[in-house]
Amino acid sequence: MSTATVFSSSPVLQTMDLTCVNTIRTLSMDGVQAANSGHPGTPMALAPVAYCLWQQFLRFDPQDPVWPNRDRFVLSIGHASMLLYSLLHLTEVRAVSKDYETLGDVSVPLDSLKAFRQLDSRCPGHPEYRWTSGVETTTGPLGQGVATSVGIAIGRQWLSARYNRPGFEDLFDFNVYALCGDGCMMEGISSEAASLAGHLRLSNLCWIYDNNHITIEGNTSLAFTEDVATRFIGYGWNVTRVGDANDLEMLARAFRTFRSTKDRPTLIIVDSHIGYGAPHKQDTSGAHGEPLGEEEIRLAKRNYGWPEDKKFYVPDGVYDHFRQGIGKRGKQLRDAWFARIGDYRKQYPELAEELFRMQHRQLPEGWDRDLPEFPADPKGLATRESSAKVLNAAAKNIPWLIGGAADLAPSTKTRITLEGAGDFSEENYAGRNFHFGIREHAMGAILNGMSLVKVRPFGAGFFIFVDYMRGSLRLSALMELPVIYVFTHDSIGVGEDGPTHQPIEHLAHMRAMPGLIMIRPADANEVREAWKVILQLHHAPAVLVLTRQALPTIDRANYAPASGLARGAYVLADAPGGNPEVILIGTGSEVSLCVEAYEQLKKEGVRARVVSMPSWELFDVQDKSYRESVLPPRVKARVSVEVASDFGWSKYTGSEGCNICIETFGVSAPLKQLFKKFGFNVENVVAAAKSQISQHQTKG
Ligand SMILES: Cc1ncc(C[n+]2csc(CCOP(=O)(O)OP(=O)(O)O)c2C)c(N)n1
Ligand SMILES: [Mg+2]
Repeated sequence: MSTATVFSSSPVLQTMDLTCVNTIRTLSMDGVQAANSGHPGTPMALAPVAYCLWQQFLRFDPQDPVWPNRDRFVLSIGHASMLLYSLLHLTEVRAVSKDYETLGDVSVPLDSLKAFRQLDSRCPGHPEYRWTSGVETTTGPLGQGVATSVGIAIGRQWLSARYNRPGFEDLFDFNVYALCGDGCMMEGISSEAASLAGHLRLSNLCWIYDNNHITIEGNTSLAFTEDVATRFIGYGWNVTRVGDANDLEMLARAFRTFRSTKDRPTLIIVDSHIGYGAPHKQDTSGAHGEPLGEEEIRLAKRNYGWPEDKKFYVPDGVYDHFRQGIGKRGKQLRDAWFARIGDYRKQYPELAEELFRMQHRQLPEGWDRDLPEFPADPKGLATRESSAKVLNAAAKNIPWLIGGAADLAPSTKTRITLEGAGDFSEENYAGRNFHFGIREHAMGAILNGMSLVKVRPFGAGFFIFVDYMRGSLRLSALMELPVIYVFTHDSIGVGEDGPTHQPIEHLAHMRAMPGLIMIRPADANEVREAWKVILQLHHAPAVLVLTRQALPTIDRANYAPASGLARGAYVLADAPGGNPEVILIGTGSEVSLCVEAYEQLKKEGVRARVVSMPSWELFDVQDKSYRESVLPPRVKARVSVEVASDFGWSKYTGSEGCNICIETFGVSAPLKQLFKKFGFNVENVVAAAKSQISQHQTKG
């Protein structure tokens, strides 16, 4: 069958529908060609799918793309970004400012499409949340989008359960659609997320799988022959098929099936032809990731009955057609929703106030009033334990602080134990404790999705398993989402579990990631201060790194207050007159060790300073004079003490400083033996301090 036959045999694409679909196709082809890079084939194939969904079903107001009860559309195949940009352009979605005030300009003007993938264009290579209004989440790493969509759907269920009230049963009733491909289906994260979505019976979730049998290397028969439908039926999803991506009626029927399915998520498997209409490239991987070429574009346009030489051509009536479809429907729904919000506020003023604050990423009045102070205690407690107390005190006053762990809550101590907090489950979507199962990678993406609906999510696990979720954590940072990651069992301090469970290079990993705030508190009071900082973040994810083992609660009458944590590093103990010969810098569990060494040095008449440095990121943004007051440039004798890789520490200790660190994997043994084996004891720190002093004196 020739391409032209395939094309003209599609009976259901007619007149204006067909014109709109072909406009999406040709804009996408032209954008990729102009950029001389990108992915034209999938937008060409899926234009009818996206058109049908947006024009007929999506409850989305292009005039107000941040209306809280809008349906969400996630393009999990981020490489097909031109599909989304074309839609955003044709539906005239408005640009929104960072503080969510709608602006007058359109989000994606035609000039942006023409500047696809160019510097500063609103149409970057892959869709970027916060950069292009109407993009609901950043996608590109395959599988992330679908997994994030599960988080959005979960967030919606939680909002509905808490805020929908008699007379307002539909305050939150939006649906979440995610468009995915073979790549998303192959990535493990989609399995994790789909499994949980099925378990939770998220009936507001619809994935549309572009079953085109093509990936970069060629046909999917190279590496992917599983029966996706059976797999999803196994997960407890409703699975339906559309045999021809051009069949708008079948597509519409599938979307209606989704909407009427009230007890589980829906997967729509759509058979499509990548590069649809391109005579030499259709159904080949050649249509996936490179421009079609001028001649192929001409021929494809001929197949579409399109003016062959026109570029970025939007025929008369197309904008208007979208205005009459999605535009009109979306605006009506949006206006009706806001019209009722006033009544809601009257009837449920407290809930309305919560919603307002949450949606603006503000905290409730008095959110920190119950945060505990911890008395000095040489025996102390593990920072995971103090964190449990602080978390619960905060959760008491921040109702939308919700989260859970990847099956480790008894160890991470992240359970919200407040009365009535409950467990999030199919029977109780208002529960505040989440069970993500042993699915770290999906947990990260789900937290991102939850954060995108503006609840304040936290997720917990052993620090070592951050390795399993780096992809989604990185997207938290890239999207500037204030997701909270609580990682416990932060070092060889886990003891007997051995090297598989002992983080070494992980602190360095986290520090290397832009946009992430990591805090490794030294004691219970630093934990309180850490949570204070974290909860006030608006646009950055935080990683809180906590111990399994007990740490002394530092006597703040003798040493500086823990409030210094907010500046990332502070002088905890100082030499007389603030004139040290040597600086000991510690983080987390090593700070008390530094304090012990300091006391020992003091007895011996050595002038030392202890700097507690829970967060490099917070410290690095302090002004120079503060940074130099903590780490005076003239004091070159410096020792860092951290039970981890020394990677990066020379930034603070200088290349001549000493880094007490671990350069190998850990080993399985009781904790005390391990700290001794790896040299984390007072004698070693004292010796290093003295050696630094003499080394730098000699030099001086
Ligand atoms: C996690 C991840 N791995 C690899 C890639 C590189 N990549 C981009 S598209 C693609 C092939 C995707 O195939 P499919 O999802 O079937 O999309 P189609 O070619 O059908 O549009 C790959 C491997 C990626 N973006 N993300
Ligand atoms: Mg494919």
